[in-house]
Amino acid sequence: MDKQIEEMLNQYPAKVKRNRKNHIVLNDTSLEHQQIEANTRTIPGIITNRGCAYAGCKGVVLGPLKDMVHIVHGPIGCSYYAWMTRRNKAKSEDPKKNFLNYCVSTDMQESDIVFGGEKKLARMIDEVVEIFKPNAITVSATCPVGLIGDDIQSIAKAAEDKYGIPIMAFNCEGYKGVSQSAGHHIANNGLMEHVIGRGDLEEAPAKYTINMLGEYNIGGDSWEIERVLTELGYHVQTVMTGNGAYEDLKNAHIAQLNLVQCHRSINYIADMLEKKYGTPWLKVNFIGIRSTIESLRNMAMYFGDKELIDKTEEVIARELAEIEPALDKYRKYTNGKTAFCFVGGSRGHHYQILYEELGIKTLLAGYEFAHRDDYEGRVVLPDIKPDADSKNIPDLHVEPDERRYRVKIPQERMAELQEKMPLCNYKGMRMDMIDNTVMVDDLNHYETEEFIRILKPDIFSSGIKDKYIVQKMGIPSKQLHNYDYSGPYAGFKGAVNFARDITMGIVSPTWKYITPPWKSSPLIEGTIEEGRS
Ligand code: CFM
Ligand code: HCA
Repeated sequence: MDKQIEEMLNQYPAKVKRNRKNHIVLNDTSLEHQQIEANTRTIPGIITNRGCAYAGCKGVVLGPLKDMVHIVHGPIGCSYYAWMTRRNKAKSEDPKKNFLNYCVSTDMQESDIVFGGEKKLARMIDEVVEIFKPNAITVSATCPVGLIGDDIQSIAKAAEDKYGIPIMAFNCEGYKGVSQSAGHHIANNGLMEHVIGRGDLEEAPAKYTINMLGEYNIGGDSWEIERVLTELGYHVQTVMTGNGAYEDLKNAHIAQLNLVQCHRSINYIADMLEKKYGTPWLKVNFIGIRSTIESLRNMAMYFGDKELIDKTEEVIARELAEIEPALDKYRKYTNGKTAFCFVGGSRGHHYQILYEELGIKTLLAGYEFAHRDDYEGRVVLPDIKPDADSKNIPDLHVEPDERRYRVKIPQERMAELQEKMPLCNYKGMRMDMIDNTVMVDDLNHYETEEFIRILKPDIFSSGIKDKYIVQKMGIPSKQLHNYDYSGPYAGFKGAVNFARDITMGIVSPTWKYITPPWKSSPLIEGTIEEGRS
């Protein structure tokens, strides 16, 4: 495998090869530690799957908040592929307070670029308040806004004073970072500064009050998770941000525990909540049955209540009995197969566990925009050197809240629990990967094609940008971003949906009618010599 990777890299000009080789790791569990390069700039000209800071801020973190109107200040092109394609579902008790079906953009024109777009934005906020009467408004800037210097912060502040509802501006211009990841950070800072803690609840409304962070309700995932949590007696104060609402989020400070599903997109808020209110966070994973069970057990152990622990076991046993027959049926088709699992910043890890439960071995996994800690675990945090790009988004300074900070569990018990569960910790993707499998950061289209040729997986899972290229190679492809209009895939019942969909992909006769290119014609061979074209 080493040799094949080397040959693949040899096709690159020397400078590109030097760069890319640090983003590819052949897993070797006999080594205590293997380093990967991540969260650095993509080489210009390479076809990456990455998106921009605006996508991470508005599209990912802010967008799912349903009772707020999210204004995009920028040309309409920035909104075309952002209108519901992520499939973050939402239901609202008050149908007038769910604005997710709308795509609200200032539709900047050339004249706005030349003369400035501030007045247009102010007018748009007036219109939004008049038409929708939302609980709050966000304004997200796309690239040209920063380039021409529109002062969206002042416009938002003036509108907030005028209307008396929170109106927040996010300078998440696409170029603010090397990927979506910068946008997550910007959104986390803004929500912490302007929303969380703004509510007036002082006490947790239930015995086990939690927030679920980094869960976006794609295809209804968080509804399936909440179904079980609610039965167990947990009160979910807010989900950040799937099916989330300003009205719930503003009281997030009252939770006794924060669950972190997607570490990448929300670790900033998790850390800040710990500092400001003393609320610990627990890394959970509700994708895959084993991980769901482990997460539920850890939660029960954290609260340490016998009744909750017993009830957790009871529900686990009942759910398992319900899904096992269906899973066994699908396992007949999936067992022994192999997968490719490349997603954004957390699913590359989470889905490997679900694949494994179906008897599918993940040969390659990776992330578009994760940081080293998502691969190697948070132990490497002190070693990550900030660079010019990461310094672009400063950490928000938070202090313990004098009135609301509460020690949730004594230090000694905290240390004891940390031995047993990922409390305020994440061990990263590498710990769940086996020898001779590949971990790739910011995989590009050339490498995708090459790795497909080398590994010949039975199932490919990634996103819309590479789905069809791979299907044309005769390999079924499952989008793990929007779930190809299916889902939920989380929790117990979600695992059955996933098993069904993967089985459908595998057993479909379609693939027999496609001849992959390496079977009919030789692939391009030779090397590129620098200085010659
Ligand atoms: Fe977290 Fe996500 Fe993901 Fe992500 Fe995304 Fe997404 Fe994703 Mo697409 S927040 S990192 S920025 S789990 S939108 S719901 S599927 S790339 S792996
Ligand atoms: C984004 C959103 C995205 C894109 C998915 C894809 C999503 O990164 O802006 O490329 O298929 O999940 O919708 O990650």
